[in-house]
Amino acid sequence: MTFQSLILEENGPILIVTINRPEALNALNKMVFDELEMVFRDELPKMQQIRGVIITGSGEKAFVAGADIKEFANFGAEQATALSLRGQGVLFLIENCHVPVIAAVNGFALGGGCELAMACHMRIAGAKAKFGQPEVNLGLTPGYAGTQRLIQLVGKTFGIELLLTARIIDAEEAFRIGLVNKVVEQGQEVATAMEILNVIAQKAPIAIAKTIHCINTFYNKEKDGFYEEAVQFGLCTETEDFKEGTTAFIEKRKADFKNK
Ligand code: DAK
Repeated sequence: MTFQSLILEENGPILIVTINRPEALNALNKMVFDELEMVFRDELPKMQQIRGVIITGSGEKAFVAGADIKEFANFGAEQATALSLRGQGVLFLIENCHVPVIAAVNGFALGGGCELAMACHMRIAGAKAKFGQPEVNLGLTPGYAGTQRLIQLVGKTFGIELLLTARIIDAEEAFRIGLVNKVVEQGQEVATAMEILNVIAQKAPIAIAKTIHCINTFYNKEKDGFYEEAVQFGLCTETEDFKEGTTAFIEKRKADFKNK
């Protein structure tokens, strides 16, 4: 399948998704959302060989410099609410992906770009990366769950400051407040994300998917995460990979998981 605003590349068990609108600093327009939806909703579930995904931005300057300001400038309330819910839905697909998704943040991650990075399971920042939620500069609240995920990730103390001041922070500060997992030499973001995903790719895939599901349940106000964890733990014991993992331990050898 070919895409117009994304470049997809497989590197062993890892899928690299590059948002490719460098002329607009990879701003998120309708096409980017449509294509991200196709990847995470339709394509990935069919790609049984893939054990992890990296999302990054094309060019030297930006991961994603926000939602496409030129596209939403004339929107009314009804249209904007619908677009917000639609964008949030695509980011939920990423957050609930059965394999881990890492944002390799190679430059500006502003507004919708920061929101996209926050929907990923981890964030690796290049030394020149910049983060922020500048929506209030445009007379807007964040629309793709920035008010929710920034608070989840960095807590209300730092989250409220960034959301109300629109201050742009550098990679080191993002690391200090817990917004990113690691800061690496500029240009090493994808390679570092790849290293992490290749470690995870050695683990039991069903257990990985269930762990992501249980973690996300923590934030689901309608579910009891503790109970959900117990249920998923029980289901793991019925997998072939559980038998393989425990047998391999006893036989002092490396487990060979089959995703079954
Ligand atoms: N949208 C569209 N085009 C963008 C863009 C964006 N967010 N960011 C940059 N570009 C374009 C620029 O217009 C320019 O295009 P040309 O003028 O050359 O045609 C090109 O990318 C290069 O940008 P600059 O020339 O500005 O590059 P600089 O290095 O000088 O500056 C910058 C880099 C990142 C500081 C600057 O580009 C900038 O401030 N960009 C905008 C950052 C920003 O405010 N982003 C939006 C955050 S708010 C919604 C849901 C969600 C949202 C909105 C609505 N609804 C449901 C309706 C979310 C909103 C946001 O994301």
